[in-house]
Amino acid sequence: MFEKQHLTLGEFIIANQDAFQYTSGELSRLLNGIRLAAKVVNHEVNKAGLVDIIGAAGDTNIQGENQQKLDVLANEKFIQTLKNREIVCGIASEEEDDFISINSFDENHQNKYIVLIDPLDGSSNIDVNVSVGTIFSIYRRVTPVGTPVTLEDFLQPGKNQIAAGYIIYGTSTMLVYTTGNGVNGFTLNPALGTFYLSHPDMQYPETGKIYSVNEGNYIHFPQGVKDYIKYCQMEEGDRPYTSRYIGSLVSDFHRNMIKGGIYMYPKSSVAENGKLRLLYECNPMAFLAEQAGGKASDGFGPIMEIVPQELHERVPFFCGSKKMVEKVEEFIQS
Ligand code: P6P
Repeated sequence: MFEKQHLTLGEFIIANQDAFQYTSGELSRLLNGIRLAAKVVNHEVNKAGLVDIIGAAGDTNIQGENQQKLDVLANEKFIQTLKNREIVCGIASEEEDDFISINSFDENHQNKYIVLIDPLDGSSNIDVNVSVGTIFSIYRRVTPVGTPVTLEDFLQPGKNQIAAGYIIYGTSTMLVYTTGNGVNGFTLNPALGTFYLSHPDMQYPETGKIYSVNEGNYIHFPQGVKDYIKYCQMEEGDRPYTSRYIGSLVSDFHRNMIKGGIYMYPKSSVAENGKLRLLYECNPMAFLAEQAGGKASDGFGPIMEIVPQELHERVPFFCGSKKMVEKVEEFIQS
């Protein structure tokens, strides 16, 4: 058996594909596709300051947000890589108004997986050299194999996910993912272009002392959220907690999973369902959180139980150490 600390991502996927409840080879090829795209995007993100690739591409996406050129590039790279692997029958992306159907009219392609991605989350941080990330979520299609995918394939509750993960382009580049058997983190050795298992079996500490929220929106929050933030700031027991908010979900989530903490993007009087998207931000992070012993809620119930109504729908999001999420739910529901 390989020494754990020297296991590469490729070796890990092969060693664990039997534990995966669905067919083996296809998911491995799918994860390898994501691995390749991650390396390409990492290369571009790391040189962003050096070439005339940063700055808005001039367009705006369905969210009405300025598209940074790297958003566009990351989106194209992940879609192209996944298409070329001929395993995926459909892709949805934050940067695409509608889902993309792949090889659906060719009955020779018995592709059964669909992928939903946020190709470059936190992209407004690119120009100021702050970490950004890619988030992905994988399902089996629910409509007959060999027919064109439909919206129904994409509007599945998060509990149906078969895999999910993120790449964080930070001080080092990491790929963190789950296939339902725990969460494992791999760090890229840029000299070799190889991901090594650096964080086996990642676990959210049951509680923590870090809360992550944009306090600039405080006056717009529901009263229960305001009360919880004040609770975090009170001098009592293990409190006051520390406030840490990077403005990049992947980075805040990753730090909180290692150190313990809670990330919150509540609804508010200016954003009635919050800002984060259910399908390609909240569900994959919720799958990871729960697989790591944490919790993810919309304030009233599990994120992964929500049945989506549309591709780009937003939900309030509270995610992290189990006891901290349960505490904010208490405040919201009281
Ligand atoms: P705000 C980035 O746009 C993002 O989707 C998350 O990565 C991040 O946590 C959040 O939005 C930041 O939003 O409104 O606090 O700037």
